[in-house]
Amino acid sequence: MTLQPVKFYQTGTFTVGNRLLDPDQRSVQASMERTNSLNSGHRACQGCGEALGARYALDAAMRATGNHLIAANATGCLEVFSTPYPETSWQIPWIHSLFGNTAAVATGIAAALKVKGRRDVRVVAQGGDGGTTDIGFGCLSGMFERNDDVLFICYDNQAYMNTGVQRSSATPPAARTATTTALGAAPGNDFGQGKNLPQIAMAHEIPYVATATVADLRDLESKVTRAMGLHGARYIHILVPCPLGWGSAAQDTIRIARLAKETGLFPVYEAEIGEVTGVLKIRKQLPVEEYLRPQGRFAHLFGARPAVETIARIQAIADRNIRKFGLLAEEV
Ligand SMILES: Cc1ncc(C[n+]2csc(CCOP(=O)(O)OP(=O)(O)O)c2C)c(N)n1
Ligand code: SF4
Repeated sequence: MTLQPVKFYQTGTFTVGNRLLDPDQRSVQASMERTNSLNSGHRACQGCGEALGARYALDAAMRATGNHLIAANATGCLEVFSTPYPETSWQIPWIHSLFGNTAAVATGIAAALKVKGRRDVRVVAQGGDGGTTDIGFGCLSGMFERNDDVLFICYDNQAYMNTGVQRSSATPPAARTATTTALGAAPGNDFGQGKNLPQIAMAHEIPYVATATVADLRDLESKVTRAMGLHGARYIHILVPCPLGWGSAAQDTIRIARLAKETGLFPVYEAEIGEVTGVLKIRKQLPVEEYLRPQGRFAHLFGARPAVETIARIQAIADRNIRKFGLLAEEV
């Protein structure tokens, strides 16, 4: 009897594990040998994008380094939900820093490894957007400027979630937080404020900068793998929806992350030494309303009298990103 090989369709795109692909094409998570860096039993909310992003990022970093990795972690949700004393969900060498000094702690670890001649052991620092764009910014800029041999990963959920959803300098315009309430003439966070950390990182002309979302986990894995193949200061900024802070449904985390990318509000790209080297194209541009509507933090923009002008200003931000990064896929 002749055997006919089975041809599988739909093995790529949005599927996560890709066990149907050739072994060398499969994702880290499809491998039984994955580290499970952030293991089960932690106390993140249901649908937490940060927990998902951290697991994928660190498993990929572990594989890329042959499991020779140390992680420093800023105070924030990721640290709090993973290490309620005396327990831990981390299956890797992991150290908790202060809220603002993770980059400095990681730099110190990298320096100590260098003195010991341990070039095989690599270092990752990680934190939320508050620990990265606000209180940790000085240490991080110093780490970039000295080109320290550390990959810094920011899990951007666009506010201080661990302490009750206060605004950070990564909170988007119009978003409601505990400190930017949906009251008054211009409800929610102000327009024209905040920091764009990936662009600031690029301005330091470090070897590698990338953005990613938890909607494209294979893209995330490949960017972490790329970063760990380089030395010097590297930065990855991952958009991680937070159901609690964003007022979104737990099952919508991936969909909302994808909408952030497909509307153009969160451009997904990578850059080397200050120059963009690649972008994830948008298949079909969607209006920002589709991203905003499922999130309670933007509920004040809709209802009986939609805030048409505010929505138009947000649309203009998305359109500008699309132009600036050339995000639209060519029509065929
Ligand atoms: C010096 C200092 N100030 C304030 C705090 C309280 N604090 C702990 S975590 C946190 C917010 C963390 O926000 P972010 O970095 O965005 O991470 P997330 O919890 O959203 O993941 C704050 C304000 C602290 N631990 N140390
Ligand atoms: S508050 Fe947000 S970031 Fe924190 S554990 Fe819950 S979903 Fe995750």
